[in-house]
Amino acid sequence: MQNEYSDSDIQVLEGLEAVRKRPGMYIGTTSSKGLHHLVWEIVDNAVDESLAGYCDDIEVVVHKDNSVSVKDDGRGMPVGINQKTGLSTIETIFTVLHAGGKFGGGGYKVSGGLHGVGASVVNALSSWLEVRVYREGEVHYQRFENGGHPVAPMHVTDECSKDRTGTTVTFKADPTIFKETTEYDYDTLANRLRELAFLNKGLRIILIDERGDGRQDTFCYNGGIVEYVAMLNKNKQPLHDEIIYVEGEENGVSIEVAMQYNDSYNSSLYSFTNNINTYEGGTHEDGVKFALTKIINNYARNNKMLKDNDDSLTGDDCREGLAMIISCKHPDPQFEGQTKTKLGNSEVRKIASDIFSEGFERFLMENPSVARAIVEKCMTASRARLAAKKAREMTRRKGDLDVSNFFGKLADCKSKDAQVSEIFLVEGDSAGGSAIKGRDSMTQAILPLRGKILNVEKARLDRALSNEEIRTIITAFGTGIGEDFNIDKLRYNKIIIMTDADVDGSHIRVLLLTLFYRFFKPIVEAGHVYAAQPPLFVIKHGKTIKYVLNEEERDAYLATLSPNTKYEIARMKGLGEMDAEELNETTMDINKRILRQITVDDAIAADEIFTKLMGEEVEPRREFIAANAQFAENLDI
Ligand code: TTJ
Repeated sequence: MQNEYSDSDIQVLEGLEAVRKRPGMYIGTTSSKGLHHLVWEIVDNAVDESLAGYCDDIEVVVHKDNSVSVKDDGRGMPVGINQKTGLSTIETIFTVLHAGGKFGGGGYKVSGGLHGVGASVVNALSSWLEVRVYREGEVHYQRFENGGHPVAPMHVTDECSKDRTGTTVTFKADPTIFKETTEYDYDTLANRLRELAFLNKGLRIILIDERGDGRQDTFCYNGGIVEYVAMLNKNKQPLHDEIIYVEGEENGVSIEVAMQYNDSYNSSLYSFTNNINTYEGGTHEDGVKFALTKIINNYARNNKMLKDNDDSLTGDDCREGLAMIISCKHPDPQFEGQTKTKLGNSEVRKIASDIFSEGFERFLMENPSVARAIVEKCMTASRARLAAKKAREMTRRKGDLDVSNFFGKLADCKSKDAQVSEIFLVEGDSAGGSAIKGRDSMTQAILPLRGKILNVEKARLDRALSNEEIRTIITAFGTGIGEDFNIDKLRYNKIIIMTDADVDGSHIRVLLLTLFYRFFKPIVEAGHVYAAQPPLFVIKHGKTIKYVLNEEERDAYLATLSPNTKYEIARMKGLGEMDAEELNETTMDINKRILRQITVDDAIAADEIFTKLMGEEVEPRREFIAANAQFAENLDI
């Protein structure tokens, strides 16, 4: 027994050491994202207990030292000995790689594509970790240190009330692994915990921050994903009052769908499997989309809204202005795709389609006025799509969408290799002129923007296509738009927005980002979009010229100068006032410039921000800007 224990002990420590050697293999990255991943990993265990039906409350506490406690009121982890390892079940789960999944069994486990690497991985990457299990009047306790080494075997440390049950895990991420940061971001935690509460109706999740201002939130939604859709549409005008909700189960696969149309032109459709956001979609999403299109067309034909000769409505027509959440719970999900966020189980397509068809069709039958409003909205979308197609064909015929025809506006680069080519979208003719002179004409194309950019948050594709600046941008990109869009035809690897560091500049930047996010989303998602960062100040002393981006950098630089340096400092007024050389030096030269990549980690948050910033409702925009003085920064989530 003693021997066995030490044998397995050695194996165990080798396993944990492997995690510490290659943390990226287990949690993707050791950046801030990986740090938060530790919390998701532990929280998922508590959510599993809730999915099994034994836990109503989960509490997440961020302590002053950035250690985190996750507490549930479930049955409490088993406190017996594991036959295979000869260790307590708790020590096994926290020290043996991949042990977690083998316990419990059955039911819907959260563990899937992104999470589910196991509690032992969190332990391996922690300076210390403590487990407390409350069961039958006793507190079972074990502590681990230095990447998962047990300080002592699990033992009973205390008594507790007979009816208290549950599990509490507290851990401190190891700063030698998470070198970038070990500080948690409250909003990141809150957003995901809110999402988990939406996806598991009735589950109450409390987030407590003991640092700083001591923020705290309680997330609990008895309406589940219906309340999620209400949130998506909060700042939009709904087309109908009631949020449509369909649920069903077949062969152990459960499908829930909540939806409501709004008067916007975008669709906000998000799907999940076992609480994991399936960004890449999959069979559950395909099934529901297919059924939505089919049922709407059937209804339109049966009620003579579509005539016999009319073309059917397309999927895009049926999803215009649709906010929808699809949540699938599957006992054995197969995650595929580049980021393992695409549900692959083929049987789910029909299950999702059947369940949604039946519920949605019944809703339309029972609510004829809502049904008519929905079909009319889809038919308007269809007409707009045909108009946009005509507009595209017209411009194509005129040669407008042919690059060789607009050298007047676009100063293209000589290289035809998209990999090395970049395009600067420059605010104003004068900065445009300097940029053309200051560029590397081999790889850098310049497109000066003269007119106002249309706010596409309030416009459909057909109207956007009648906007001169937008047509120019589409032509330059080469990808086409709408049904013709093809990212493989993108003519530049980097699309760089170059606007002034003032209010007008950020306005233009936000308009461009809205255009890209709404009409060229894959370009944003693939990380092709950047914002140039022109400096705000220039400091001259002796022969030295130093450009700095903001006040902090200015003060930091001045502090490095010896006290008797006689220096000059000037605020750079705008891109337009820099000559070609300055512009090259400060904002364009590949070796010196600072670019900020525009990334969209969280499409749901981005959607909300664009709606608030650019939508019809004035009050949320005012509130948002007041709460985020540097509002444009917040787009770069
Ligand atoms: C397994 O089946 C028997 C009864 O207990 C089940 C179980 O493991 N429940 C459980 C685990 N509840 N909570 C957890 C848990 C909670 C946290 C915060 C962390 C971990 C690793 C597990």
